[in-house]
Amino acid sequence: MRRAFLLIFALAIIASLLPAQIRDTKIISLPQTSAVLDAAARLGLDLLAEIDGRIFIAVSPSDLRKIEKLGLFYLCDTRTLAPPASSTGPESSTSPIGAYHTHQELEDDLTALQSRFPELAKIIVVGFSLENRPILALKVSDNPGADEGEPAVLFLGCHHAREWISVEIPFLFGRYLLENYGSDPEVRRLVDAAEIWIVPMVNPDGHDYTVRVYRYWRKNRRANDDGTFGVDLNRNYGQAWGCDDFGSSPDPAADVYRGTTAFSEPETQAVRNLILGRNFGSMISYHSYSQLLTYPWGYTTLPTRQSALLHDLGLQLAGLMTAVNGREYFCGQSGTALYLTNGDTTDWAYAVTGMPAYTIELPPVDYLGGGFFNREEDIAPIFQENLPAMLALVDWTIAHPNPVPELSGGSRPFPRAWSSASGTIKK
Ligand code: 0X9
Ligand code: CA
Ligand code: ZN
Repeated sequence: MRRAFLLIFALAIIASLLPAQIRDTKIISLPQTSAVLDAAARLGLDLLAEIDGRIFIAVSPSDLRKIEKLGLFYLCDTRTLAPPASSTGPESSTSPIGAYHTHQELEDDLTALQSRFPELAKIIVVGFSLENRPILALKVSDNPGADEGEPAVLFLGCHHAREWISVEIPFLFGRYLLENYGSDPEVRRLVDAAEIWIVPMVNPDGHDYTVRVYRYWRKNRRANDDGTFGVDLNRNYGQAWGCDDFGSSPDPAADVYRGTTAFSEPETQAVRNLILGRNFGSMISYHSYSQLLTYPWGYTTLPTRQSALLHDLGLQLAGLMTAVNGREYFCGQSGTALYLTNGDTTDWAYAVTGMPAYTIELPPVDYLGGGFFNREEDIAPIFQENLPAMLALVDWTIAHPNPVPELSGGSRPFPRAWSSASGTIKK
């Protein structure tokens, strides 16, 4: 499969590229000519994205010397690599990253939503990042301040710092529910019957680093013992954590470094505590890129006990998404459809709760079309094509409120009721 191959290829190269000195790694762009593509292939360079006829590449100092030797003319873009802010709108002019949200802008916009819809929206700080940024959840429900024990659905974004589009899709879903509650009876029915939890930015420190320093950063900002930075938050969860060195890396310098223990990071602890404290019936963790919808297991190619259900429901969701713009989302088991990962969010969440837990890799399908760097104009159509599946998953969860955990015992390790001691309600 081409995109799977490309992703594996990209990750392998990134893993070997980033360890050394991230500060020395640059993103450059060159015109997309056959001479440039030939040279890139010969030098084994990591093609990140094609945007408007230019190829973007992450290069080490030695790569750069080779490129200079070939007489190729390149431009540097080590900071944002944001697509040109051609779209209008108030956000674009003031934000350093255009229509995308920085952590501060996310906090401001969530706070504004809470003030506009106090009967339906509550911001809850579910934890703090290493650098002490609040990890913000927006709870959308009737009586959002009360724990009514309704079936809950969780939408997560931005485990990986550079996957900016994954912040916007859950955020826009929250805004959509709130703005349409008054006029759309179907939205009203879903919001009344369920608790919809939205955490658009699980990794605020890494995200901030992509805004200010290096657009292509993936991990959080843990200062590792060997002087390198970052743990891959999507390798730090507790199901089959570190079970092999293929699905995650023990090397702190690697881009898929799993950390010193499962849940060593405050960001994954926050998600763990949130999930263990409520009656979640389904979840989606958004990533980019490659247009996939995948389900556990990721750590093995063996199926879960509920593979048939996960696949059938996943196919329905993927079908709804494809129907909107014709862009195809492939549905399959994580470990077979993409590549093996251990310690990923959805494997753990599924193992302890039994809920359908999906990873959605948003567009584009491969590095052509932008890779991790979606245009601002792409945010709205990508949201539109994800929306029906998000609504359908909430609907499904209301009808199937009591998942059975995959792990033996059948009951959850933590009490179901979520006390305010494990999180603070933001006024
Ligand atoms: O590698 C990851 O963490 C995810 N892909 S990404 O390109 N966004 O980094 C995929 C996680 C889903 N799990 C598996 N495919 N096994
Ligand atoms: Ca409620
Ligand atoms: Zn990701």
